[in-house]
Amino acid sequence: MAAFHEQAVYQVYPKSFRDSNGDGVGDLRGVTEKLDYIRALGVDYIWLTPFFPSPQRDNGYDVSDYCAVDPLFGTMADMEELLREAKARGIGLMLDMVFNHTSTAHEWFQRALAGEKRFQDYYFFRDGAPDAPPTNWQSKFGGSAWAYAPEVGKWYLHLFDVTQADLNWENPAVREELKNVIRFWQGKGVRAFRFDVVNLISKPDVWQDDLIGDGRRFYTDGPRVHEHIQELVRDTGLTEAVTVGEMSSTSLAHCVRYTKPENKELSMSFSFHHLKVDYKDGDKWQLQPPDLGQLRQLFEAWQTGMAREGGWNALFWCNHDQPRVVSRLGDDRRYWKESAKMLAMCLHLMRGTPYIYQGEELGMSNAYFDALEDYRDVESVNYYHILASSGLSHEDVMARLQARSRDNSRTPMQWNAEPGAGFSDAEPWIPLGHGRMEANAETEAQDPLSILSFYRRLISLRKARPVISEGDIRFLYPDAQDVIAYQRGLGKETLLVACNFAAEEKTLSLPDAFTKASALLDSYEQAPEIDGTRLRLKPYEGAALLLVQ
Ligand code: TEU
Repeated sequence: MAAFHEQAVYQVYPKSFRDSNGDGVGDLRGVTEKLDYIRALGVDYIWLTPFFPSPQRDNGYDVSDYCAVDPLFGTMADMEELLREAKARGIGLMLDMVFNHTSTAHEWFQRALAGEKRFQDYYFFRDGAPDAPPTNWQSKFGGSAWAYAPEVGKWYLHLFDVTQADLNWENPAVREELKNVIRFWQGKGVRAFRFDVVNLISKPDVWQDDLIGDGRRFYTDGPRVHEHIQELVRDTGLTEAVTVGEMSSTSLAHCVRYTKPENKELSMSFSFHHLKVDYKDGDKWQLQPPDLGQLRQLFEAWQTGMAREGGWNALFWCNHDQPRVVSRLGDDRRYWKESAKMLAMCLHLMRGTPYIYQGEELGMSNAYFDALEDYRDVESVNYYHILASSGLSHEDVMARLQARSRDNSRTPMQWNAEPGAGFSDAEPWIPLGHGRMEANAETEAQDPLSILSFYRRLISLRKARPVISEGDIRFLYPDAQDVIAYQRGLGKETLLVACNFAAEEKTLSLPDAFTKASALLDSYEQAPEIDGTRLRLKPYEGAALLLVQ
């Protein structure tokens, strides 16, 4: 079985991780400084989000040179040192390839604007009057997905920010350029890659208005996406690498195809359906309490579906685009530790490769910013204006940002309880979160009962117990409210995991055999309460029982 089945990945957002040179911005040497901390977690890879030269409109997801280091983050020598030092600790780096689009500051785009036809074909430039975009598609960050470039009298496509122009993958020259980027980093010793929104790279041949949506149905999992990924993987020898694709608004059927080993595409995929259960009508900016029944159904469909078809999930609650899970699905006040641990075990004991986003392992909470000036994210600021101009009050819009802004996860990593949290000696580029300061690495590293220690245990358990990495999965108690429970099985071992997502007690009746099971892990750090065949779960309790027959 593939090694990544028992491995775990730690995501570092360098801008907010550790500032080594006192300019208020985290950097590569800051990551190197903290490698021992990461090693102590027991992870195998660090997914490093973009550090390439960039105007930073979208914090580095607007790349202007794929084969260099932005001076904001350091030098190529710093990158090589990080690679070397990580390797010495048995950790690989997973680099983030933002291949759906480049920054408009990239040389290719600049030469396109200067009129070079060859580079115009690297993007989607379309003729049209300055007041008539080619289609009515919407950008994911708000507004039209087309921008008019007066320099050439044409429109160009940007599914994200206006400074993130979509690349034309139908042009073989573009595909060759991108293969060379992979080869460049392979030459530096990189063996793992994440591909940003890679299921959006194949655009349709015909450009048409979307009369029922924002255009995504025309380019999501687009017509030649599998072909393009297969070619990239084949021509760069990525079949030997660990790869993960970020799939936006994808389907289970496509993720099976992306990740089935015989298709020779990717090792695993991120999908987001489980992180939309608190979107009212599917709209990120409309709040509703999480629909836990739907969450359970989604996990069941994706877990059992991928297992049945031979695909592989990347498991995650948090990343640099998502609010903090303990604030979102847990209770970051009264049941802070219990709920953070329950959420961790619910995810880590499933089938797939777990990803931990910096600070998640400490139980860091949302930012709770109360001033618009504190927000940095281009999407948040755009949507503040879109929502406010639609007639919502300032307070209402601020409440939505507090719940949904991507900046919730981008506040500085909390290394200690000092005023700057040990992130930087200078004023940080984004304010510290207003959540609890006990969520810090120094305090938690000392405490065997901390959230951090719990994550360490989960990561090592996956390596120690094949039932976690390779076992089959079946969901239990479909009718229990606010409970997600499942059973993993391999050979003689059966693992039962039951998680209470509510602030009240829940009682489940155990399968008979489980009265003889032993407690493996519990978010209350004590044996769960079992009375005959009744398992009583306390508020936000997660319990794992192991049965060996
Ligand atoms: O994210 C893609 C993506 O789908 C999200 O940005 C999502 O659209 C957003 O959270 C809106 O709710 C990737 C990166 O992870 C993100 O940081 C980049 O901004 C984006 O691609 C563009 O490169």
